[in-house]
Amino acid sequence: SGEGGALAFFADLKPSASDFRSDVLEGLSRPQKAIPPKYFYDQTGSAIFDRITEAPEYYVTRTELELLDRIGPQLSERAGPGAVILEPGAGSSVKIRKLIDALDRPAGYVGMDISGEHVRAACEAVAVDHEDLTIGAVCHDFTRDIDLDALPVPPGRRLVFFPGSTIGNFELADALELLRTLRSWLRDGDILIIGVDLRKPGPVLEAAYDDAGGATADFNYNLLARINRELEGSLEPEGFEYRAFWNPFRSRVEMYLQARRDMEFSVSGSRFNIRETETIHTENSHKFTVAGFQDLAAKAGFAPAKAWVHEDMPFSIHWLER
Ligand code: AVI
Repeated sequence: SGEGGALAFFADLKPSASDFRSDVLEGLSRPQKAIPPKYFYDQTGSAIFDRITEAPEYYVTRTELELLDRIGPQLSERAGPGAVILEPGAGSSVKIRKLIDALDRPAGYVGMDISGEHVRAACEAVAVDHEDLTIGAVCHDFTRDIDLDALPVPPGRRLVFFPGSTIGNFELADALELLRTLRSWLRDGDILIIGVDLRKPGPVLEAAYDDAGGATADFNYNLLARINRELEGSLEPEGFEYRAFWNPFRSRVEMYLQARRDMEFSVSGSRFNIRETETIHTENSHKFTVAGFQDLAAKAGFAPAKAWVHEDMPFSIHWLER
């Protein structure tokens, strides 16, 4: 397909575009207004997220990369030769490249993302440097069911790679369901390698999720700007203050946009009111203990075989077997 590396296949499963509108309208109609965090990641939002990963306070990406470097040889030994990597939310090519380079002659890589353009470009870029791998890209919302047997996934031991602690952005019930979905991609003996952020002191977490450089705040304001752009919205980002706080009872950082004054706005022709100090809940980032996460994984039907922990800023990578 022109530039970039040649993909073995590109499958567009057409995640429905109407979801954004209906999810936003539904979320803003609740007593606690909310917008699902998966909509952060338009092109601008993804670029701002890259800025977050470079913020000094946001330890998550840096810590996971270091841990991946450290455990690469162990992952390789456990996986054996010829593994086929499946990546939901194919985002950071840095991480997938590290994994591919660490493993023993992997046979294939299939990236999946809700943005077709993004996943295609990302997988083609990996293909340029890995002509020996069978590489495919799938445009799909990975929280939805998928029939992998209908796709030309190369044969071999499957290894789902889900880094970044993205699992922490789901409500616990949804995280359990997502783990079950990922398990359904696997056959007996296949593996899920998943990055999971661990509990740490509240002030450290609150700084990580409200960096002084303002990247995380911008990430949230962009969500409003995206609604204005794509859904004919009239939200005023300056009318909101970004707030992040650690909720120890639910073991999660909660993120909100708080109205600085009473406002009226419309989205797609629907009118909304928000009162001064009222909030729009934009995201949660759950923080686990190793044992707590292993319990969740076991509930989803995985055997938690091994967990590696980076001790500086506690972060874990789990090896879960089906
Ligand atoms: C993608 N995800 C794991 C990030 C996190 O750490 O929860 C999203 C994020 N939101 C604000 N900062 C980072």
